[in-house]
Amino acid sequence: MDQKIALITGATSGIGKATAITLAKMGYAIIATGRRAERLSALKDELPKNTPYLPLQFDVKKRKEVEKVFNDLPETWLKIEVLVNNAGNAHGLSPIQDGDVDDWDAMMDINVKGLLYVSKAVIPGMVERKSGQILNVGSIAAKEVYPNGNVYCASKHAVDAITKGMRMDLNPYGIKVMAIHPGLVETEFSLVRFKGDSDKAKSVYQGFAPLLAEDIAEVIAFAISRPSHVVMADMVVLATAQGSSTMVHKDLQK
Ligand code: 8X3
Repeated sequence: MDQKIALITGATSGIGKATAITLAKMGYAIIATGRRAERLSALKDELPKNTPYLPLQFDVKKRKEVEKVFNDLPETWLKIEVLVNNAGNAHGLSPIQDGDVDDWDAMMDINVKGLLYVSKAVIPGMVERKSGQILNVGSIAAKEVYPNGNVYCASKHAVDAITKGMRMDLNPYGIKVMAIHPGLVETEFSLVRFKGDSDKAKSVYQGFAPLLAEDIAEVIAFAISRPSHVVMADMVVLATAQGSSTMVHKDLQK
C-alpha cells in the first residue's frame, strides 16, 4: 500500500469518527475500529473515494477479541504508522459512595485496559520499524479531578500516566507519543454517561459553545503532521467558555 496507515479506535462516533474522516482527507489509509458494525460500514461513505479502508469490529475491552483481530490482520495492513487510542466512555456521575461497580468496571476496562490491549498489539511493529506515532485521547479529567467524577477521572489520569510511560519507553525507537486532553465536546459522550437521558445530556452543552468533534480532529491532524523532530507531547483543548472542569461560563438566555 502506498498510503501510510492510521488506526483509530472508537471510530463509530464523535471524536474517533471525525478523526478518521480528517486523516483520510490527509491521505491516510484508515483502519477504523468499533463495536457497531453498521456504523463502521457507513463510515466508508464519509471518507474520500479511493481511501483504502479496513473496518474492524471488536470491543477494545475484550482482550481475546483484540488479540485475535490483530493476529488476523491482513498482510497489507500490518504497518500501522499512526495509532489513535480514542475509544473511551464515561458511565455514571455519582459520589463515590453511590457509584455503581459495573460502571467502574466499564470505565477501567475500556479507558485503561482497552487502550493497553490495542497498544500491545500495535507497538511491537512500530518498535521493529523504528517508526510510528501514538496519540492517546485523554480528557481534562486526566488533569483535574472533579466532584462525582472519581473513577472516570482516575481512568483518564491513568491514560495520562500511560502516555508519559510510553513516551519514555519508546523514546529509543523514535516513536512519537502524544496525548490530547479535551474538555467539553458535544458528542454522544454525555448521553452514554447519563445512560440515555437526553435532556440531562443536552443540558451539559447548553448556554455556551462547546467544542465539536471536528475541533479535536483538527488538532490531532496538526499534531501528527509535525516534522519528524517535533512531538506535540501533551495538549489540553477546552471550549473558550470553559475555565476548568468545574467552571463553564454559561449564558442560559442564549
Ligand atoms: C470529558 C470531559 O469534563 O466531562 O472527558 O470530564 S469532562
